[in-house]
Amino acid sequence: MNKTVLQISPEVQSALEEGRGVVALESTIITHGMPYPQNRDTAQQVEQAVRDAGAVPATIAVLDGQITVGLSAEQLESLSTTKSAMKLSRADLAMAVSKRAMGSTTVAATMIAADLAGIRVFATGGIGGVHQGAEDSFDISADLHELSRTKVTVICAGAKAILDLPKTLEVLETLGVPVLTYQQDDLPAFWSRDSGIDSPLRVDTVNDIVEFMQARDALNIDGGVLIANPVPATHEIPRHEMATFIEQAIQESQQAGIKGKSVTPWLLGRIVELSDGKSLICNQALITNNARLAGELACSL
Ligand code: PSU
Ligand code: MN
Repeated sequence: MNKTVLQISPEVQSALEEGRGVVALESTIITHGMPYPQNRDTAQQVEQAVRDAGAVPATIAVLDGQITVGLSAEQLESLSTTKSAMKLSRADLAMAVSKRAMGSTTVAATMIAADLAGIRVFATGGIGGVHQGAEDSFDISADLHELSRTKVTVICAGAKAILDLPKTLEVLETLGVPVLTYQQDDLPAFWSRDSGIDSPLRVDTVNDIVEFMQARDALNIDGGVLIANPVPATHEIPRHEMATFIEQAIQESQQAGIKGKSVTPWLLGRIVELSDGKSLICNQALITNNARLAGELACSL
């Protein structure tokens, strides 16, 4: 690895050297997932939640072609306000590096960077997955393949509920990605605690997760682990309430011809409008909740 491409902040570097807990955080939610200033405020809250749990946050983005692990307050602010950041996944991460561009990392690209830096725990809001209508569009997020090959444990609130959740779960199973739901049997659905689908696996404590990861190490099984952590009950929006917004947003996106990388940001933005801002507040709460659990896990490892 050419070390000049990877820029690890001094705080994250010393935490890694001392074997303290470090949690990777993504940046596409900052540039493409939320409006300003909620994106910046959420990024700060999420970092604070990691610290409150006793770990060190490492928000990851590409700045001037450098994969930057651990952002300063100024770097976070400029990422929050820019309109020109590339949304990076496995396929285009190297283009941002070679062109010395600015880019935010999705779940897939953040996993790659976390792995390069030696970070094993990563918190996000919701992973990408199989889109509704994928049988025609073939739109399946690269997050799923990344989970199957890169050894990082990703804590999310489930796959984003704009997706086809049963198909997403099937692809994860085919790829051999374990899905462990935290403290309940039902798979969470991002803004909602329940999806109506049984989770393949369940864990009840942080120690359960640690032991599962250790067992995978002992078996020499490659790839990531997905932890689904339900949104706190105080902030959830019930599934039936979200269903109308999701359906309307998807219909409008198809009429507007939204395709490719724009689909997820477009839908999330439209759902914030349709829900009168409620989905945004919920999204902030669930990612902060995931950061807390990730912080606890990183400290226990
Ligand atoms: N979680 C959120 N909001 C987001 C994302 C996750 O609460 O915007 C981002 C992640 O970076 C994820 C991406 O990888 O959405 C999925 O994009 P796509 O469906 O285009 O693969
Ligand atoms: Mn896609």
